[in-house]
Amino acid sequence: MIDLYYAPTGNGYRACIILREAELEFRPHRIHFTAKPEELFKLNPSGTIPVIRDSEGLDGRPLVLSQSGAILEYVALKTGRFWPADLGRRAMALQWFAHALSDVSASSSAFHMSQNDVPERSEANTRFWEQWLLNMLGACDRQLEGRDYLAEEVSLADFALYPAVMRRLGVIERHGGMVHLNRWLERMSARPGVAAGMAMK
Ligand SMILES: N[C@@H](CCC(=O)N[C@@H](CS)C(=O)NCC(=O)O)C(=O)O
Repeated sequence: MIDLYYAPTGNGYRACIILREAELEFRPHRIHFTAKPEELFKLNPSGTIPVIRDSEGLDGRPLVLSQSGAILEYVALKTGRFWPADLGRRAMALQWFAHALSDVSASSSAFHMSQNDVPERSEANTRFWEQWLLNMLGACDRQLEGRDYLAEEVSLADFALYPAVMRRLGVIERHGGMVHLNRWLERMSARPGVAAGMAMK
């Protein structure tokens, strides 16, 4: 049995979505950041979500894992799904998985923090990060031209990107939208596993 510690945030949704998509049975534990249980710090010293505890792991031994990207890879390994068999597509999935986590999500966080969390706010810095984020999303938009998914078939790259894009729909719309990314969003949103993962509150 898998225990999932989550909250409805971009990183949290990645874990919710992949577990629903893979149709794995799991027990959800909703974490409230203002009242984190001691148990969370025992599982993940940084006290961040998502975290999973799988009583069986990959080799029958219990396993605890944090980092939304690692959880996506773990579920793909465990189930043999969302990880293209074709090696060219697999390499492409890895590239876009890395792009989603280290470029899109990182610039999305920087944009959000420059607006809400930094000690000294600056409109110029916020616009800088917004433009950086748009450039990273623009790369995804171009990749999706003529493709249903980032690596042709649905993969962990799409599940890594989706929650980050959903949180920045306003930015995309303010800048005139991105046709191929929007088409992909509709396709992803129509997947029952994605919808079920995003419905976790
Ligand atoms: N790189 C980590 C980031 C984890 C993270 O920062 N999670 C946030 C929610 S999106 C969190 O738990 N924040 C609570 C806190 O920092 O107190 C991942 O991808 O899982």
